[in-house]
Amino acid sequence: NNRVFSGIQPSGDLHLGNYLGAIRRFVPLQDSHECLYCVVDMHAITVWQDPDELRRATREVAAAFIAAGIDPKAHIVFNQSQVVQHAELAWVFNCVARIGWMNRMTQFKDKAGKNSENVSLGLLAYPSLMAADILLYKAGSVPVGDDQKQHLELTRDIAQKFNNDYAASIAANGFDPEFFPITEPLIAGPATRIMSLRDGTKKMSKSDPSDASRISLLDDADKISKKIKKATTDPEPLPSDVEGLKGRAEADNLVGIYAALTDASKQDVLNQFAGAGWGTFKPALADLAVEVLAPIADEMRRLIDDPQTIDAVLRDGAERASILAEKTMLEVRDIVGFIR
Ligand code: AQP
Repeated sequence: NNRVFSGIQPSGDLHLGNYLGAIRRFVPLQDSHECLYCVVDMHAITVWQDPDELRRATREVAAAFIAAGIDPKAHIVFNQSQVVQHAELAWVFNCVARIGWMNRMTQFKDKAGKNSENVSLGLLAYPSLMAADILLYKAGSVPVGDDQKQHLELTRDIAQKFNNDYAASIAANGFDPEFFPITEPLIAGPATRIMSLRDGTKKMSKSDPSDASRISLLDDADKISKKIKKATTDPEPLPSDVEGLKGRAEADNLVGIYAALTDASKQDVLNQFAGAGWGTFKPALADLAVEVLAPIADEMRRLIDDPQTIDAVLRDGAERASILAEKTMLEVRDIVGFIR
């Protein structure tokens, strides 16, 4: 199956983790796959969002896709809420998935904390909507960061259970027994999980209260350099091989970022910097990060200044996505037994 789907939530400022773990890796897939890249605004409201801020962040994510090199004419860039079938299929999946599956999700446990009775029902059902996003297009592969692995396994479980629960109806309607594909996650490269610059055991995240913990895609050169130079590290010099990064979370993270920004391996980076101290490595990393991110940020700002054009791109993408989505939903309605 040649179709790729992935989404990013417009739930705050995009950061280097979103870029290296996801967006940067979306770009080369365009040469070999039919790609749908989605701004998942319905996922974002599982935690309350200010409406104006949601609109701003939605345009920022769309701008990041385009600025990073995604071609919205050759592929599809859209926001989730404009294709109503996402919500419709998510409801069917809410009735296929089990509450116990949702309760086991580590992202839910992290975000709900001790207060799990008082978070939105949407936050619990989040993976069911994510399964709908992917399976609506029968996407074969999903490029994501490592933190999404568990959700993708749940997508596979939901596909499998739907295919089983409705096996007779799927056959009676003349469809392939594997009606929904068993999607493959694409989690690879040196930067599948970028960690916070302040704490090598926490992932870099939009919702971390410390701005110094992350590099935002719209940070200027000065801010990027300062944040990297202030990043927490141990006092040891860089090792000569990747084995030497074991047990050194912060060092491993910065080397991984350097590797991902140059499309190299961590070992390639260590071959260049073995024995160097942070006083040498951090400025080199800061220069590299600025060199890669500044042109993207410039293009993002240009696009964000023209919201009408971005909105037109999203509308056009949504129209094309809707055609694919409705095809699947016509089949699903028949399979489930909804009269139409
Ligand atoms: N630190 C990270 N390293 C690598 N990849 C990451 N991703 C997120 N953080 C990292 C990947 O970015 C894509 C979009 O993520 P999302 O918008 O769906 O939200 P998230 O995973 O919940 O990301 P955040 O930024 O950490 O948001 P909050 O703070 O709201 O939870 C996904 O492919 C994700 O893997």
